[in-house]
Amino acid sequence: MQVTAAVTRAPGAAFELASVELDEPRADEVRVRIAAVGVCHTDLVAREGGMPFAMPAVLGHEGAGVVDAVGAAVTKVKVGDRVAITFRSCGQCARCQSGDPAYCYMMPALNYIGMRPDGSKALHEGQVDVSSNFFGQSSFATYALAYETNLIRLPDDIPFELAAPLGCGVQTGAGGVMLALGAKAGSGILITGGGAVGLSAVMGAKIQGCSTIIVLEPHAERRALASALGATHVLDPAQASDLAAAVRAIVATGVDYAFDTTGRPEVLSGVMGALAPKGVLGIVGIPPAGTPLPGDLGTVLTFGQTVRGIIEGDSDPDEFLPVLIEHWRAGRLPLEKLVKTYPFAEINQAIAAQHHGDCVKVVLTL
Ligand code: CXF
Ligand code: ZN
Repeated sequence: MQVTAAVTRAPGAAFELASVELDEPRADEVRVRIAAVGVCHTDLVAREGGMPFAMPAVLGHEGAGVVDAVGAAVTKVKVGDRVAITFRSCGQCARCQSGDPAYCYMMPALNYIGMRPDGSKALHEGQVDVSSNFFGQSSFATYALAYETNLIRLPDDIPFELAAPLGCGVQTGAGGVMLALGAKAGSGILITGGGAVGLSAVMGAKIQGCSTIIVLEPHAERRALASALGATHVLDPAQASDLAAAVRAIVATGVDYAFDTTGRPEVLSGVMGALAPKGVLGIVGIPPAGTPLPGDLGTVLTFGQTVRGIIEGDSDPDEFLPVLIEHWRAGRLPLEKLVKTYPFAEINQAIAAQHHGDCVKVVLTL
């Protein structure tokens, strides 16, 4: 069918709304009419050419909407179901079988390469194939094809624009602290970056009962929002050029956990100096290509510290998204404080507004 998509035509170019042909669902595919889709930093990294697929391409990986058609082999959802779309996993490998689908052995092939694993693309513009299947969805479009492993049925009470970012940014931040770090009640945590992922981490830290939640963030409004969501201390990098010293002025022994959403080497080296003995640093920010591990191995050894990467907050979305929705319902995950909606046609203006710090989480509505 013909759908309207925000097409990425060249590295760094603005999104262009265009009519493209979407394949009919194959046996294992589900067509979703997209009602809302969040913009994640990874979409912008991919738009700059930072991911391994050809352009033109359709990005978007925080879709939510209504099931419009299902392939013959699909049993998990039916036409009319409200769904959120998350990352795709194979469901078969050792990681998927042990409840760790974010570390699926097929993760790159199913999410990052702009095509189905068999090499076909689901989108076409005349004779030209358009890279598709971004996170098993490519949901910057009026309709997208998804799969049983990346669809979660939604209860009726959560609006699509709040459910959409659960599929990546919110589960990455909240899951990063709740699942991957498993932050203990009474512990101290440093969260670097107060964007949608960092602020979701703040909400996750509050849910866990962390007693010290320190957020490093340059925008004053985001620092204020971090405080409103549960941060006990906020730091402006302009006033905290020695991050380790600034953190140790708050917790002399260092923090038990750190959660980095910046990927910036200069921030990460400060974070390492702020870690307590046996402290754990989880990294979700995308670093420049070739960035070495932060810190000093001798210090890591001496103090028994851990540095680890985290994908999608270690979430198994079938299990964790309902948990997050329950926290939202109970007022512990006030997503409405993060989300600002824009019409899909204003995708470029919305991203510019986010870039200027006018909003934290852009969600496009269709
Ligand atoms: C990203 C996380 C870092 C590696 C590429 C994919 N996931 C979600 O946006
Ligand atoms: Zn993402």
